Amino acid sequence: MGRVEKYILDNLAERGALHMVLIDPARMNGKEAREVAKAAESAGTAAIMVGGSIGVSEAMVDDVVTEIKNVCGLPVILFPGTPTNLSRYADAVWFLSVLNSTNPYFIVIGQAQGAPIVKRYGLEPLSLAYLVLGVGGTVGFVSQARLIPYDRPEIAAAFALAAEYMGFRFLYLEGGSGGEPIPPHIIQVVDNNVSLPIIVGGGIRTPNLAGIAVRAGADIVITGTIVEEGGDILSKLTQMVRAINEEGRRKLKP
Ligand code: 1GP
Repeated sequence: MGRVEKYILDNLAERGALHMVLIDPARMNGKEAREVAKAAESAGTAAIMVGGSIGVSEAMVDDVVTEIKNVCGLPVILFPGTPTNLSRYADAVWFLSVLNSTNPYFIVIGQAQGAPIVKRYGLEPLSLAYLVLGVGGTVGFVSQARLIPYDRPEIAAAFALAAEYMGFRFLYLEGGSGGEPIPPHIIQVVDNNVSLPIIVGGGIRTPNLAGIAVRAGADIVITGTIVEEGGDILSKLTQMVRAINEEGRRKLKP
């Protein structure tokens, strides 16, 4: 098992649930990302993810990752929309397959294009099954996902189980950035069916929504938009992490 995967799993075992910040280089430059990363580390965020669906070049990812690395000791995990979003300066990459895409490019072809780059850059690949649900947002549109409807939790559970049987190590339930959060009953049904760590993101704007996701079964909660909106990022992230830790501790109780 790689260093970052071990770090995530050890932290999960200790804290019950984790928070990660997502920085989209199309929306934030290196200097802005640096401030977010500093705040995230002080707030108790577990890792920084960097990536986006549209308008992200390798140079932009390099800029953001190097600025973060200058000030922050947390692992930086790439979250690539395409193989051109890889940076040699990151620690790891969510090596993701959009399992409910209708286009093989997003299931395995892009991954084949990127795999030799991951190897050359020495990035730790974190095998991730990625499912896009509900409205799906930009990522659902770009990756041509056949969106899983919220009134069909059994479809989400079936895809999640298939992901587990196929050997993926993590599962991401994506509701689409800036949209509405995935309803808890979906997370619950998925959690009842698989033992993979479940990552949930999209539309989680408040500590309360983060707590609801963890209570339903999320192991890792991702927030992107709230840090893009500025304001008192340290305070926003501190409250977010507190809510996630609180629910996480409850999960650890026998
Ligand atoms: C997008 O799930 C993430 O992939 C984050 O969504 O920007 O809505 O926090 P938000």
